[in-house]
Amino acid sequence: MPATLEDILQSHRTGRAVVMGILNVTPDSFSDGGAFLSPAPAIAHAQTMVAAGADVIDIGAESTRPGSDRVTAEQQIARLRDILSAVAKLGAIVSIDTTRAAVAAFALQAGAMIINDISAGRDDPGMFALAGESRVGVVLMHMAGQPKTMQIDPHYDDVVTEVRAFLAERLATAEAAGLPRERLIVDPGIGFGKRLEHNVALLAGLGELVTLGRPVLVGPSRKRFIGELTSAQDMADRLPGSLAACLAARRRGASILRVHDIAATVQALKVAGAVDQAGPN
Ligand code: HH2
Repeated sequence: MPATLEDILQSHRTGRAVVMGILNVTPDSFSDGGAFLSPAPAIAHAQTMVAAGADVIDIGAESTRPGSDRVTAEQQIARLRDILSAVAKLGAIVSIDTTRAAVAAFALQAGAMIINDISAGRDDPGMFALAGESRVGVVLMHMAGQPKTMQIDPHYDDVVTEVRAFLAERLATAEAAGLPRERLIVDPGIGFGKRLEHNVALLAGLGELVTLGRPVLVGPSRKRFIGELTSAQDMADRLPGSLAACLAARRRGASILRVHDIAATVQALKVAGAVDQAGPN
């Protein structure tokens, strides 16, 4: 059974692993750009992900890969129009990956129940107000700078402490704007203004983010740091590294995994979960 929104928002307490499948309705996403721009393949791909065990389908209409250009709210809505409501009928929770309140409002009308805002409410002053009026979940992600320039010489003195402090501040700001803490999810933003050593340190230090008391989401799937650690330059070759990153994150307390490869991730989580449950660490 796919998780309900309540299951997802309680996943840090119950220990449930939530799998979020990625659906990029974009021409230029780093791994699957162009593959799902038109409705039929996009809906079919969402169906396949739900059948493989995805609890959530995270739909994005703007690529945020390093160096990407912005996409207006109107363009995002045009890309989503014939896809989102069909995906919302598949039985999984729909999450909208956008930083624009107008796009989120359109998606909520069409059945989305989570707003995945990689700017954590900093891009659009209307985002927290909209989320506060609706009974939705909201992902607050850490990003240093903007996608266009974020990989130009990122620097931290202590990446885990700084990302934790950022997320604590965004949780407080969201709450002050009327969003109950119980509806918030935090994410260290793997690959968003981070070098290899920052990404690895953040995965290793996820326990620090767990102490914020909210579910932790991570999205390592097929990202560049896997290619930097291994010889997997081609995205299609990064599944083993993606699974290893998910299991390492899970062991450290992440409860929501944002991934491209659902069947493989569900299988890996089931096996690792059975072993973890059966014996002491
Ligand atoms: N990563 C990407 C996009 N959205 N949202 C959250 N919460 N966490 C992430 O790590 C995250 C995210 C980038 O990956 P992808 O969607 O595959 O690519 P693109 O941004 O090029 O569409």
